[in-house]
Amino acid sequence: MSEYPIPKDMREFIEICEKEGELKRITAEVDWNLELSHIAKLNEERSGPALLFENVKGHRTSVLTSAYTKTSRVAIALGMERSAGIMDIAREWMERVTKGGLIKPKKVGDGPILENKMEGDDVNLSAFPVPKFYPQDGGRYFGTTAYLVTRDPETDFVNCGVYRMQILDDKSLGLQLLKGKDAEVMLNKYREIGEPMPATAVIGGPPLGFLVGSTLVPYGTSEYEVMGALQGEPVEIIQSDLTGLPIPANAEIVAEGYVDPNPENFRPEGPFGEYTGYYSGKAQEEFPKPWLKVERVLYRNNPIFWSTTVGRPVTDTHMVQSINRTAELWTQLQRMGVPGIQSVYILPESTGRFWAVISIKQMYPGHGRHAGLAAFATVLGNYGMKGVIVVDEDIRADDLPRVWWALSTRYNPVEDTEIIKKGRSTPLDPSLPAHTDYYDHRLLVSRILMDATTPYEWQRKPTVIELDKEILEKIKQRWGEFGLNFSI
Ligand SMILES: Cc1cc2nc3c(=O)[nH]c(=O)nc-3n(C[C@H](O)[C@H](O)[C@H](O)COP(=O)(O)O)c2cc1C
Ligand SMILES: [Mn+2]
Repeated sequence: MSEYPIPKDMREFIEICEKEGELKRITAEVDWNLELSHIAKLNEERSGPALLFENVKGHRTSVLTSAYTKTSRVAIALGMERSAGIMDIAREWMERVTKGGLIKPKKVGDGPILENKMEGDDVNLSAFPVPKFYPQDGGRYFGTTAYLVTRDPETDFVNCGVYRMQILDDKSLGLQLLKGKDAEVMLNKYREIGEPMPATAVIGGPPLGFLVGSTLVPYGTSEYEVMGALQGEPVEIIQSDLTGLPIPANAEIVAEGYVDPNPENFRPEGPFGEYTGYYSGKAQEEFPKPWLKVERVLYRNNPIFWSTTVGRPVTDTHMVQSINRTAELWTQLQRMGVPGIQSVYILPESTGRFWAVISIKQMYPGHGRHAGLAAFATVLGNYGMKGVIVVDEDIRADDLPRVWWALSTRYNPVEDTEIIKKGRSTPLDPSLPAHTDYYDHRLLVSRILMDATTPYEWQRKPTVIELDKEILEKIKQRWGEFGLNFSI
Protein backbone atom coordinates (compact mmCIF):
# COMPACT_ATOMS: atom_id res chain seq x y z
CA MET A 1 0.00 0.00 0.00
CA SER A 2 2.92 2.33 0.52
CA GLU A 3 6.61 2.42 -0.19
CA TYR A 4 7.56 2.95 3.45
CA PRO A 5 6.96 0.21 6.02
CA ILE A 6 4.28 1.00 8.60
CA PRO A 7 5.61 0.46 12.14
CA LYS A 8 3.36 -1.96 14.02
CA ASP A 9 4.48 -1.17 17.56
CA MET A 10 6.19 1.59 19.50
CA ARG A 11 9.62 0.01 19.23
CA GLU A 12 9.52 -0.09 15.45
CA PHE A 13 8.25 3.49 15.42
CA ILE A 14 11.09 4.62 17.70
CA GLU A 15 13.66 2.77 15.59
CA ILE A 16 12.54 4.47 12.36
CA CYS A 17 12.35 7.88 14.05
CA GLU A 18 15.88 7.45 15.37
CA LYS A 19 17.24 6.36 12.00
CA GLU A 20 15.71 9.40 10.35
CA GLY A 21 17.02 11.86 12.96
CA GLU A 22 13.54 12.37 14.40
CA LEU A 23 14.23 11.15 17.94
CA LYS A 24 16.52 12.20 20.76
CA ARG A 25 17.38 10.02 23.74
CA ILE A 26 17.65 12.01 26.97
CA THR A 27 20.08 10.21 29.25
CA ALA A 28 20.43 12.95 31.89
CA GLU A 29 18.33 12.35 34.99
CA VAL A 30 14.95 14.04 34.77
CA ASP A 31 12.24 14.23 37.43
CA TRP A 32 8.75 12.96 36.49
CA ASN A 33 7.46 15.75 38.67
CA LEU A 34 7.04 18.72 36.24
CA GLU A 35 10.61 18.59 34.88
CA LEU A 36 9.94 15.97 32.21
CA SER A 37 6.76 17.63 30.91
CA HIS A 38 8.38 21.07 30.87
CA ILE A 39 11.30 19.83 28.78
CA ALA A 40 8.86 18.15 26.40
CA LYS A 41 6.67 21.26 26.20
CA LEU A 42 9.58 23.59 25.36
CA ASN A 43 10.82 21.05 22.83
CA GLU A 44 7.39 20.85 21.20
CA GLU A 45 6.88 24.60 21.07
CA ARG A 46 9.98 24.63 18.87
CA SER A 47 8.86 21.62 16.79
CA GLY A 48 11.69 19.51 18.18
CA PRO A 49 12.31 15.77 17.88
CA ALA A 50 10.48 12.98 19.64
CA LEU A 51 12.08 12.52 23.07
CA LEU A 52 12.86 9.27 24.83
CA PHE A 53 13.58 9.96 28.49
CA GLU A 54 15.75 7.04 29.59
CA ASN A 55 16.67 8.20 33.05
CA VAL A 56 13.57 9.24 34.95
CA LYS A 57 14.27 9.81 38.63
CA GLY A 58 13.31 6.78 40.69
CA HIS A 59 12.47 4.64 37.64
CA ARG A 60 14.28 2.23 35.38
CA THR A 61 12.02 2.42 32.34
CA SER A 62 11.58 5.09 29.66
CA VAL A 63 9.05 7.75 28.74
CA LEU A 64 8.36 8.75 25.14
CA THR A 65 6.99 12.24 24.44
CA SER A 66 6.48 14.51 21.44
CA ALA A 67 5.89 11.59 19.08
CA TYR A 68 3.54 13.50 16.75
CA THR A 69 4.60 17.11 17.18
CA LYS A 70 5.81 17.16 13.58
CA THR A 71 3.94 15.91 10.53
CA SER A 72 7.07 14.03 9.43
CA ARG A 73 6.60 11.64 12.36
CA VAL A 74 2.89 11.18 11.70
CA ALA A 75 4.00 10.33 8.15
CA ILE A 76 6.33 7.69 9.67
CA ALA A 77 3.40 6.16 11.57
CA LEU A 78 1.33 6.04 8.39
CA GLY A 79 4.17 4.95 6.09
CA MET A 80 3.88 8.12 4.00
CA GLU A 81 6.32 10.44 2.25
CA ARG A 82 8.02 12.38 5.07
CA SER A 83 7.34 15.76 3.51
CA ALA A 84 3.55 15.25 3.81
CA GLY A 85 1.72 18.15 5.47
CA ILE A 86 -1.41 18.04 7.61
CA MET A 87 -3.72 18.14 4.60
CA ASP A 88 -1.81 15.48 2.66
CA ILE A 89 -1.99 13.20 5.69
CA ALA A 90 -5.69 13.88 6.21
CA ARG A 91 -6.47 13.19 2.55
CA GLU A 92 -4.55 9.90 2.62
CA TRP A 93 -6.28 8.91 5.88
CA MET A 94 -9.69 9.71 4.37
CA GLU A 95 -8.87 7.67 1.28
CA ARG A 96 -7.60 4.65 3.23
CA VAL A 97 -10.76 4.43 5.35
CA THR A 98 -13.30 5.26 2.64
CA LYS A 99 -11.79 3.43 -0.35
CA GLY A 100 -9.82 0.70 1.39
CA GLY A 101 -12.45 0.05 4.04
CA LEU A 102 -12.26 -0.92 7.69
CA ILE A 103 -10.27 -4.00 8.74
CA LYS A 104 -11.38 -6.12 11.69
CA PRO A 105 -8.78 -7.02 14.33
CA LYS A 106 -7.26 -10.50 14.33
CA LYS A 107 -7.27 -12.66 17.46
CA VAL A 108 -3.93 -14.16 18.50
CA GLY A 109 -3.11 -16.38 21.46
CA ASP A 110 0.09 -14.77 22.66
CA GLY A 111 2.07 -11.56 22.46
CA PRO A 112 4.71 -9.48 24.25
CA ILE A 113 2.08 -7.72 26.40
CA LEU A 114 1.83 -10.98 28.38
CA GLU A 115 5.53 -10.85 29.35
CA ASN A 116 4.88 -9.35 32.81
CA LYS A 117 1.98 -8.78 35.14
CA MET A 118 0.98 -7.22 38.46
CA GLU A 119 -2.12 -8.60 40.11
CA GLY A 120 -4.24 -7.95 43.18
CA ASP A 121 -2.26 -6.35 45.99
CA ASP A 122 0.79 -6.00 43.77
CA VAL A 123 -0.91 -3.58 41.39
CA ASN A 124 1.02 -0.32 41.60
CA LEU A 125 0.45 2.27 38.89
CA SER A 126 3.13 4.53 40.37
CA ALA A 127 5.71 1.88 39.54
CA PHE A 128 5.67 3.38 36.05
CA PRO A 129 7.38 6.72 35.31
CA VAL A 130 4.10 8.64 35.14
CA PRO A 131 4.58 12.40 34.75
CA LYS A 132 2.92 15.25 36.56
CA PHE A 133 2.53 17.93 33.89
CA TYR A 134 1.57 21.33 35.34
CA PRO A 135 1.87 23.00 38.74
CA GLN A 136 -1.85 23.01 39.53
CA ASP A 137 -2.59 19.52 38.23
CA GLY A 138 -4.37 17.29 40.72
CA GLY A 139 -1.77 14.53 40.38
CA ARG A 140 0.16 12.31 37.98
CA TYR A 141 -1.53 11.55 34.67
CA PHE A 142 -1.21 7.94 33.59
CA GLY A 143 -3.46 8.55 30.61
CA THR A 144 -2.68 11.21 28.03
CA THR A 145 -2.03 8.96 25.01
CA ALA A 146 -3.79 5.98 26.60
CA TYR A 147 -7.11 4.81 25.24
CA LEU A 148 -9.84 3.10 27.19
CA VAL A 149 -11.25 -0.09 25.69
CA THR A 150 -14.88 -0.80 26.58
CA ARG A 151 -17.70 -2.89 25.18
CA ASP A 152 -21.35 -1.98 24.60
CA PRO A 153 -23.31 -4.45 26.76
CA GLU A 154 -26.15 -4.60 24.21
CA THR A 155 -24.40 -4.73 20.86
CA ASP A 156 -20.87 -5.95 21.75
CA PHE A 157 -19.40 -2.98 19.85
CA VAL A 158 -15.87 -2.38 21.18
CA ASN A 159 -14.75 1.24 21.57
CA CYS A 160 -11.29 2.74 22.06
CA GLY A 161 -11.36 6.32 23.35
CA VAL A 162 -8.54 8.58 24.57
CA TYR A 163 -9.64 10.16 27.85
CA ARG A 164 -7.34 11.68 30.43
CA MET A 165 -6.63 9.36 33.36
CA GLN A 166 -5.30 10.50 36.70
CA ILE A 167 -3.65 8.26 39.24
CA LEU A 168 -5.98 8.62 42.25
CA ASP A 169 -4.11 5.95 44.20
CA ASP A 170 -1.91 2.99 43.27
CA LYS A 171 -4.88 0.99 42.02
CA SER A 172 -7.30 3.65 40.74
CA LEU A 173 -7.44 5.75 37.58
CA GLY A 174 -9.80 8.75 37.53
CA LEU A 175 -11.53 9.07 34.15
CA GLN A 176 -12.81 12.18 32.43
CA LEU A 177 -15.54 10.77 30.21
CA LEU A 178 -17.22 13.90 28.89
CA LYS A 179 -20.95 13.84 28.20
CA GLY A 180 -21.87 11.89 25.08
CA LYS A 181 -18.44 10.30 24.59
CA ASP A 182 -18.66 6.65 23.62
CA ALA A 183 -17.39 5.25 26.93
CA GLU A 184 -19.79 7.56 28.79
CA VAL A 185 -22.70 6.28 26.70
CA MET A 186 -21.61 2.74 27.56
CA LEU A 187 -21.20 3.49 31.26
CA ASN A 188 -24.81 4.74 31.31
CA LYS A 189 -25.91 1.42 29.80
CA TYR A 190 -24.03 -0.54 32.49
CA ARG A 191 -25.77 1.62 35.11
CA GLU A 192 -29.12 0.62 33.66
CA ILE A 193 -28.33 -3.07 33.88
CA GLY A 194 -26.72 -2.61 37.29
CA GLU A 195 -23.30 -4.03 36.43
CA PRO A 196 -19.75 -2.64 36.63
CA MET A 197 -18.22 -1.78 33.24
CA PRO A 198 -15.15 -3.84 32.28
CA ALA A 199 -12.50 -1.47 30.93
CA THR A 200 -8.85 -1.52 29.94
CA ALA A 201 -6.47 1.42 29.61
CA VAL A 202 -3.96 0.79 26.81
CA ILE A 203 -0.59 2.50 26.35
CA GLY A 204 1.28 1.73 23.15
CA GLY A 205 0.50 -1.02 20.69
CA PRO A 206 -0.01 0.18 17.11
CA PRO A 207 1.54 3.68 16.96
CA LEU A 208 -1.68 4.76 15.22
CA GLY A 209 -3.67 3.79 18.33
CA PHE A 210 -3.31 7.18 20.01
CA LEU A 211 -4.18 9.02 16.78
CA VAL A 212 -7.27 6.89 16.13
CA GLY A 213 -8.37 6.59 19.78
CA SER A 214 -8.65 10.38 19.90
CA THR A 215 -10.64 10.58 16.64
CA LEU A 216 -14.35 11.27 16.85
CA VAL A 217 -15.64 8.43 14.71
CA PRO A 218 -19.39 7.78 15.00
CA TYR A 219 -20.62 5.49 17.77
CA GLY A 220 -20.68 1.92 16.46
CA THR A 221 -17.50 2.23 14.41
CA SER A 222 -14.70 0.43 16.23
CA GLU A 223 -11.44 2.32 16.39
CA TYR A 224 -9.58 -1.02 16.17
CA GLU A 225 -11.01 -1.39 12.67
CA VAL A 226 -9.97 2.15 11.72
CA MET A 227 -6.42 1.40 12.97
CA GLY A 228 -6.49 -1.71 10.78
CA ALA A 229 -7.60 0.32 7.76
CA LEU A 230 -4.84 2.85 8.29
CA GLN A 231 -2.06 0.31 8.82
CA GLY A 232 -3.36 -1.89 6.01
CA GLU A 233 -3.37 -4.99 8.24
CA PRO A 234 -5.53 -6.16 11.11
CA VAL A 235 -4.53 -5.10 14.62
CA GLU A 236 -3.48 -8.26 16.45
CA ILE A 237 -5.45 -8.57 19.65
CA ILE A 238 -5.54 -10.90 22.62
CA GLN A 239 -8.83 -11.47 24.39
CA SER A 240 -8.22 -10.80 28.07
CA ASP A 241 -9.02 -13.70 30.38
CA LEU A 242 -9.90 -11.14 33.06
CA THR A 243 -12.29 -8.72 31.34
CA GLY A 244 -12.96 -10.45 28.03
CA LEU A 245 -11.90 -7.25 26.27
CA PRO A 246 -9.51 -7.24 23.31
CA ILE A 247 -6.05 -5.75 23.96
CA PRO A 248 -3.32 -5.19 21.36
CA ALA A 249 -0.86 -8.09 21.60
CA ASN A 250 2.07 -5.68 21.28
CA ALA A 251 0.88 -2.94 23.68
CA GLU A 252 3.45 -1.59 26.15
CA ILE A 253 1.28 -1.36 29.27
CA VAL A 254 -2.38 -2.15 29.93
CA ALA A 255 -4.35 -1.56 33.12
CA GLU A 256 -7.39 -3.79 33.36
CA GLY A 257 -10.36 -3.57 35.65
CA TYR A 258 -13.85 -2.27 36.21
CA VAL A 259 -15.65 1.08 36.42
CA ASP A 260 -18.49 1.41 38.93
CA PRO A 261 -21.29 3.29 37.13
CA ASN A 262 -22.96 4.45 40.35
CA PRO A 263 -22.43 8.26 40.61
CA GLU A 264 -22.48 7.99 44.40
CA ASN A 265 -19.14 6.22 44.18
CA PHE A 266 -17.50 8.71 41.78
CA ARG A 267 -14.37 10.49 43.02
CA PRO A 268 -12.83 13.95 42.49
CA GLU A 269 -10.40 14.13 39.56
CA GLY A 270 -8.30 17.04 38.25
CA PRO A 271 -7.61 19.84 37.81
CA PHE A 272 -5.54 19.31 34.70
CA GLY A 273 -3.83 21.83 32.43
CA GLU A 274 -5.85 21.12 29.29
CA TYR A 275 -5.19 21.43 25.55
CA THR A 276 -7.11 24.73 25.53
CA GLY A 277 -4.18 26.34 27.35
CA TYR A 278 -6.18 26.65 30.58
CA TYR A 279 -6.73 24.47 33.58
CA SER A 280 -10.05 22.71 33.26
CA GLY A 281 -12.26 24.96 35.40
CA LYS A 282 -12.83 24.60 39.07
CA ALA A 283 -16.46 23.73 38.36
CA GLN A 284 -15.33 20.39 37.05
CA GLU A 285 -13.57 19.38 40.23
CA GLU A 286 -16.91 19.75 41.96
CA PHE A 287 -18.25 17.07 39.67
CA PRO A 288 -16.82 13.75 40.84
CA LYS A 289 -15.87 11.39 38.06
CA PRO A 290 -15.94 7.66 37.38
CA TRP A 291 -12.73 5.74 37.92
CA LEU A 292 -11.14 2.50 36.83
CA LYS A 293 -10.50 0.06 39.68
CA VAL A 294 -7.37 -1.64 38.36
CA GLU A 295 -7.23 -5.36 39.12
CA ARG A 296 -4.32 -6.29 36.87
CA VAL A 297 -1.55 -4.57 34.94
CA LEU A 298 0.15 -6.30 32.01
CA TYR A 299 3.36 -4.91 30.54
CA ARG A 300 6.17 -5.75 28.18
CA ASN A 301 9.78 -6.13 29.20
CA ASN A 302 11.19 -2.60 29.53
CA PRO A 303 7.80 -1.02 28.89
CA ILE A 304 7.81 2.35 27.17
CA PHE A 305 5.50 4.81 28.86
CA TRP A 306 4.04 7.17 26.23
CA SER A 307 2.89 10.71 27.05
CA THR A 308 1.73 13.69 25.06
CA THR A 309 1.83 17.20 26.43
CA VAL A 310 -1.40 19.09 26.58
CA GLY A 311 -1.49 22.76 27.72
CA ARG A 312 -1.22 25.80 25.46
CA PRO A 313 -1.06 25.31 21.69
CA VAL A 314 0.67 24.45 19.43
CA THR A 315 2.24 21.24 20.68
CA ASP A 316 1.88 17.48 20.32
CA THR A 317 -1.80 17.17 21.23
CA HIS A 318 -2.84 20.00 18.93
CA MET A 319 -1.06 18.42 15.99
CA VAL A 320 -2.75 15.11 16.78
CA GLN A 321 -6.18 16.74 17.03
CA SER A 322 -5.68 18.85 13.91
CA ILE A 323 -4.66 15.82 11.85
CA ASN A 324 -7.22 13.34 13.07
CA ARG A 325 -10.08 15.83 13.06
CA THR A 326 -9.23 17.13 9.59
CA ALA A 327 -9.11 13.53 8.36
CA GLU A 328 -12.36 12.57 10.04
CA LEU A 329 -14.25 15.72 8.98
CA TRP A 330 -13.14 15.08 5.41
CA THR A 331 -14.18 11.42 5.72
CA GLN A 332 -17.60 12.29 7.11
CA LEU A 333 -18.26 14.97 4.45
CA GLN A 334 -17.30 12.42 1.83
CA ARG A 335 -19.65 9.83 3.32
CA MET A 336 -22.48 12.41 3.38
CA GLY A 337 -21.93 12.85 -0.34
CA VAL A 338 -21.19 16.58 -0.25
CA PRO A 339 -19.75 17.10 -3.73
CA GLY A 340 -16.81 19.21 -4.83
CA ILE A 341 -14.72 19.11 -1.64
CA GLN A 342 -11.17 20.02 -2.65
CA SER A 343 -9.51 20.23 0.75
CA VAL A 344 -10.26 20.52 4.44
CA TYR A 345 -8.17 21.95 7.26
CA ILE A 346 -8.73 22.26 10.99
CA LEU A 347 -6.15 24.67 12.32
CA PRO A 348 -3.72 23.38 14.98
CA GLU A 349 -3.73 26.96 16.30
CA SER A 350 -7.45 26.58 17.02
CA THR A 351 -6.31 23.84 19.43
CA GLY A 352 -6.93 21.47 16.55
CA ARG A 353 -10.70 21.58 16.86
CA PHE A 354 -12.56 24.91 16.94
CA TRP A 355 -12.06 26.37 13.43
CA ALA A 356 -12.13 24.71 10.02
CA VAL A 357 -11.58 25.83 6.45
CA ILE A 358 -13.14 23.97 3.53
CA SER A 359 -12.26 24.54 -0.12
CA ILE A 360 -14.89 23.58 -2.69
CA LYS A 361 -15.38 23.55 -6.43
CA GLN A 362 -18.86 25.09 -6.69
CA MET A 363 -21.41 23.25 -8.79
CA TYR A 364 -24.72 24.90 -7.85
CA PRO A 365 -26.12 27.94 -6.02
CA GLY A 366 -25.80 27.57 -2.27
CA HIS A 367 -22.94 25.08 -2.53
CA GLY A 368 -20.79 27.06 -0.07
CA ARG A 369 -23.60 27.00 2.50
CA HIS A 370 -24.09 23.28 1.88
CA ALA A 371 -20.45 22.47 2.63
CA GLY A 372 -20.32 24.70 5.72
CA LEU A 373 -23.61 23.55 7.22
CA ALA A 374 -22.76 19.94 6.44
CA ALA A 375 -19.51 20.35 8.37
CA PHE A 376 -21.46 21.50 11.44
CA ALA A 377 -23.88 18.59 10.96
CA THR A 378 -21.23 15.88 10.92
CA VAL A 379 -20.69 13.94 14.15
CA LEU A 380 -17.24 15.50 14.23
CA GLY A 381 -18.14 19.13 13.41
CA ASN A 382 -21.14 19.08 15.67
CA TYR A 383 -18.86 18.61 18.65
CA GLY A 384 -17.62 22.02 19.69
CA MET A 385 -16.80 23.55 16.32
CA LYS A 386 -17.17 27.34 16.41
CA GLY A 387 -16.39 28.46 12.91
CA VAL A 388 -16.20 27.23 9.35
CA ILE A 389 -14.82 29.31 6.51
CA VAL A 390 -15.63 28.10 3.00
CA VAL A 391 -13.44 29.17 0.07
CA ASP A 392 -13.35 28.48 -3.66
CA GLU A 393 -11.25 25.81 -5.33
CA ASP A 394 -8.43 28.22 -6.28
CA ILE A 395 -7.47 28.44 -2.59
CA ARG A 396 -6.16 25.51 -0.57
CA ALA A 397 -7.86 25.15 2.80
CA ASP A 398 -4.51 25.43 4.60
CA ASP A 399 -3.31 28.51 2.67
CA LEU A 400 -4.22 30.97 5.40
CA PRO A 401 -2.92 34.13 3.70
CA ARG A 402 -5.18 33.35 0.76
CA VAL A 403 -8.06 32.46 3.07
CA TRP A 404 -7.68 35.97 4.47
CA TRP A 405 -7.65 37.29 0.91
CA ALA A 406 -10.95 35.52 0.28
CA LEU A 407 -12.42 36.90 3.52
CA SER A 408 -11.36 40.35 2.33
CA THR A 409 -12.53 40.16 -1.28
CA ARG A 410 -15.25 37.50 -1.54
CA TYR A 411 -17.01 37.83 1.77
CA ASN A 412 -19.67 40.37 2.73
CA PRO A 413 -20.38 39.84 6.43
CA VAL A 414 -24.16 40.30 6.67
CA GLU A 415 -24.84 38.57 3.37
CA ASP A 416 -22.38 35.73 3.75
CA THR A 417 -22.66 34.74 7.41
CA GLU A 418 -24.91 32.18 9.04
CA ILE A 419 -25.08 32.01 12.82
CA ILE A 420 -26.22 28.96 14.72
CA LYS A 421 -27.19 29.91 18.24
CA LYS A 422 -26.83 26.64 20.07
CA GLY A 423 -24.67 23.64 19.34
CA ARG A 424 -22.99 20.84 21.25
CA SER A 425 -19.77 21.86 22.91
CA THR A 426 -17.36 20.89 25.62
CA PRO A 427 -17.11 21.96 29.26
CA LEU A 428 -13.39 22.46 28.60
CA ASP A 429 -14.05 25.59 26.47
CA PRO A 430 -12.93 28.51 28.65
CA SER A 431 -15.00 31.03 26.64
CA LEU A 432 -18.25 29.57 27.98
CA PRO A 433 -19.71 30.53 31.40
CA ALA A 434 -17.83 28.72 34.13
CA HIS A 435 -20.22 29.11 37.07
CA THR A 436 -21.22 25.80 38.57
CA ASP A 437 -24.92 26.72 38.28
CA TYR A 438 -24.40 27.05 34.58
CA TYR A 439 -22.34 23.91 34.14
CA ASP A 440 -24.62 22.54 31.47
CA HIS A 441 -24.55 25.85 29.60
CA ARG A 442 -20.88 25.19 29.08
CA LEU A 443 -21.93 22.35 26.85
CA LEU A 444 -23.54 24.77 24.38
CA VAL A 445 -21.76 27.07 21.97
CA SER A 446 -22.83 29.25 19.04
CA ARG A 447 -21.31 28.77 15.61
CA ILE A 448 -20.44 30.96 12.65
CA LEU A 449 -20.31 29.98 8.99
CA MET A 450 -18.38 32.42 6.83
CA ASP A 451 -19.05 31.73 3.18
CA ALA A 452 -16.08 33.33 1.40
CA THR A 453 -16.87 31.83 -1.99
CA THR A 454 -17.86 34.05 -4.91
CA PRO A 455 -21.61 33.40 -5.25
CA TYR A 456 -22.18 30.76 -7.92
CA GLU A 457 -25.34 32.50 -9.11
CA TRP A 458 -23.67 35.81 -9.96
CA GLN A 459 -23.85 36.31 -13.72
CA ARG A 460 -20.93 38.72 -13.68
CA LYS A 461 -18.11 37.58 -11.41
CA PRO A 462 -15.06 39.67 -10.48
CA THR A 463 -12.10 38.71 -12.65
CA VAL A 464 -9.13 37.33 -10.74
CA ILE A 465 -5.82 38.72 -11.96
CA GLU A 466 -3.57 36.01 -13.38
CA LEU A 467 -0.07 36.53 -14.73
CA ASP A 468 0.38 36.13 -18.48
CA LYS A 469 1.58 32.59 -19.18
CA GLU A 470 3.65 33.38 -22.26
CA ILE A 471 5.47 36.22 -20.57
CA LEU A 472 6.10 34.02 -17.53
CA GLU A 473 7.62 31.36 -19.75
CA LYS A 474 9.94 33.89 -21.40
CA ILE A 475 10.99 35.32 -18.05
CA LYS A 476 11.75 31.83 -16.79
CA GLN A 477 14.16 31.25 -19.67
CA ARG A 478 15.98 34.48 -18.87
CA TRP A 479 15.81 34.23 -15.06
CA GLY A 480 19.57 34.03 -14.61
CA GLU A 481 20.04 37.45 -16.25
CA PHE A 482 18.21 39.27 -13.44
CA GLY A 483 20.58 38.28 -10.64
CA LEU A 484 17.80 37.37 -8.23
CA ASN A 485 18.79 34.71 -5.72
CA PHE A 486 15.61 32.63 -5.88
CA SER A 487 14.28 30.37 -8.55
CA ILE A 488 10.80 30.31 -10.03
C1 LIG B 1 -4.42 14.10 24.54
C2 LIG B 1 -5.90 14.00 24.49
C3 LIG B 1 -6.62 13.95 25.67
C4 LIG B 1 -8.01 13.85 25.66
N1 LIG B 1 -8.68 13.80 26.84
C5 LIG B 1 -10.02 13.64 26.84
C6 LIG B 1 -10.73 13.54 28.08
O1 LIG B 1 -10.17 13.62 29.16
N2 LIG B 1 -12.06 13.34 28.02
C7 LIG B 1 -12.73 13.25 26.84
O2 LIG B 1 -13.95 13.05 26.86
N3 LIG B 1 -12.10 13.37 25.65
C8 LIG B 1 -10.75 13.55 25.63
N4 LIG B 1 -10.08 13.67 24.43
C9 LIG B 1 -10.85 13.67 23.18
C10 LIG B 1 -11.27 12.29 22.81
O3 LIG B 1 -10.13 11.47 22.66
C11 LIG B 1 -12.08 12.25 21.53
O4 LIG B 1 -13.24 13.02 21.68
C12 LIG B 1 -12.45 10.85 21.10
O5 LIG B 1 -13.37 10.95 20.04
C13 LIG B 1 -13.09 10.06 22.22
O6 LIG B 1 -13.39 8.74 21.80
P1 LIG B 1 -14.91 8.29 21.55
O7 LIG B 1 -15.37 9.11 20.37
O8 LIG B 1 -14.78 6.85 21.24
O9 LIG B 1 -15.67 8.61 22.77
C14 LIG B 1 -8.69 13.79 24.43
C15 LIG B 1 -7.97 13.84 23.23
C16 LIG B 1 -6.59 13.95 23.25
C17 LIG B 1 -5.83 14.00 21.95
MN1 LIG C 1 -15.57 5.78 19.58
